[in-house]
Amino acid sequence: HHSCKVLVVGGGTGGCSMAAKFADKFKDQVIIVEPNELHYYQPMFTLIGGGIRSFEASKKLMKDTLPKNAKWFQENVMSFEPPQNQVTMSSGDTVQYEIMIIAMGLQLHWEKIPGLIECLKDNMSGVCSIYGSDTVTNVFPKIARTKSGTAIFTFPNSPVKCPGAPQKIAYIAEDYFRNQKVRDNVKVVYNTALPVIFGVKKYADALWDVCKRRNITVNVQTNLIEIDPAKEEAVFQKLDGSNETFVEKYSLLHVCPPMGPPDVLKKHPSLTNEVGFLSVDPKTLRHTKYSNIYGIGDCISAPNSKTMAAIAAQGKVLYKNIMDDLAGKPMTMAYNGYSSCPLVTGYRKCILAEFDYNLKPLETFPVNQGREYFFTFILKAYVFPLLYWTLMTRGKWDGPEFFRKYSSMIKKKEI
Ligand code: FAD
Ligand code: UQ1
Repeated sequence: HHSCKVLVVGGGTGGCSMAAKFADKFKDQVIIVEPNELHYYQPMFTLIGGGIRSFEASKKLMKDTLPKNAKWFQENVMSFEPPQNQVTMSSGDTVQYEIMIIAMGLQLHWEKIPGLIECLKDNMSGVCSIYGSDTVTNVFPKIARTKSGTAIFTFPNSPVKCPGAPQKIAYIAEDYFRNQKVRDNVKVVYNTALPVIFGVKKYADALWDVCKRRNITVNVQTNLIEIDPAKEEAVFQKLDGSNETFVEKYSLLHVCPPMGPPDVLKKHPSLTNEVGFLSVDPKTLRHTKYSNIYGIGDCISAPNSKTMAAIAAQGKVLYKNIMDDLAGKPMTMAYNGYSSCPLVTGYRKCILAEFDYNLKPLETFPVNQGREYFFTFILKAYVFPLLYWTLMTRGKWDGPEFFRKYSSMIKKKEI
């Protein structure tokens, strides 16, 4: 039976970066519970799908990623006992904490689409997904051998991480078909369960333009519900109130699976909101019921877009608020909902969306980020990964707020 000052549940992006911050402050008083052997830089999965970066570049051993001056248990948290300030791990051992930070991410629900799991395992099928560490390497080979028919890309009827990724891979594939001179023979379709192409109007307008210019068919309120592998057909349901279903034949089908909060969290209604996300105050990120529990990242109830960029901004707020609270001071920092999505639109370009809780653009660079640029593609493909492995996993990247303030000064001077 173990005890610590700060317990971090989950060693992904949020957990690793918070553990690193606190392990610097409270040496050897931080415990991380995380079952995985490997740590993935998931934003690279989109580029692996496009054949732009290698799978190797997206992963490192967990033991080399988590902070050295913290204790790591390679286990699952099986249950939470918040009144006792305690969790129980898969080994049966318990961990007691003064402060607990929950960073368990999202659970992927491949099983919710009948036919999906068997198709993904079949190298000969045209079905693929950048969302799984065990499925991502199949994506580029499947795109590359598509020479005709219909390439369909889907977005599910659930919250997802990086809501831009399901359409980024469509843009990359479309660009690939063009470069290979097969574009005239391949119809490209993006079917999304959402009523919009993107939640922020400025970037949605830009993306609609991209789709019109490049003849990509976009169907909103269109949800993938089943795959028939034998017939190579996908079944979609309209979410416009009609509930009509229709069948579309595919030669390539890229699926973003439905996602939801981890089952373990859902088993503890006192910790979650009605749909199972960790219930936190959207500004302070403190739990709404237990004052020594906090949350970060994809598993929390805050209504921001679920990205790594959001976690960078959340981390700064969370660290300051917890330190203030430990010092007996009121918490002063508030998370504004900042999130960012580098919408890669081809092999050399990207629209860098950045916005807050109000879905208002909150841009870093002194240019109109609603446009496609090569420099933002370079950031996404080469700079952010470096930033992640060298700074963020070590608790030293709090997002681009500093640069944003600087460039808004430049913008003002121009006026
Ligand atoms: P994760 O990093 O998923 O970590 C959760 C951890 O919790 C896991 O390691 C898991 O093993 C652990 N865990 C789960 N259950 C338990 C348990 N019971 N006990 C202990 N540990 C447990 N973000 C961007 O900012 N920009 C992008 O361009 C971008 N592109 C993306 C593209 C793709 C294809 C994907 C999949 C994601 C992308 N993201 C992007 C999103 C980003 O990767 C996630 O938002 C981020 O990694 C979430 O971090 P997290 O700590 O909340 O969850
Ligand atoms: C970011 O900070 C971040 O975390 C490392 C990402 O994850 C990959 C991002 O995609 C983005 C866009 C940011 C925001 C950073 C800048 C410089 C706009």
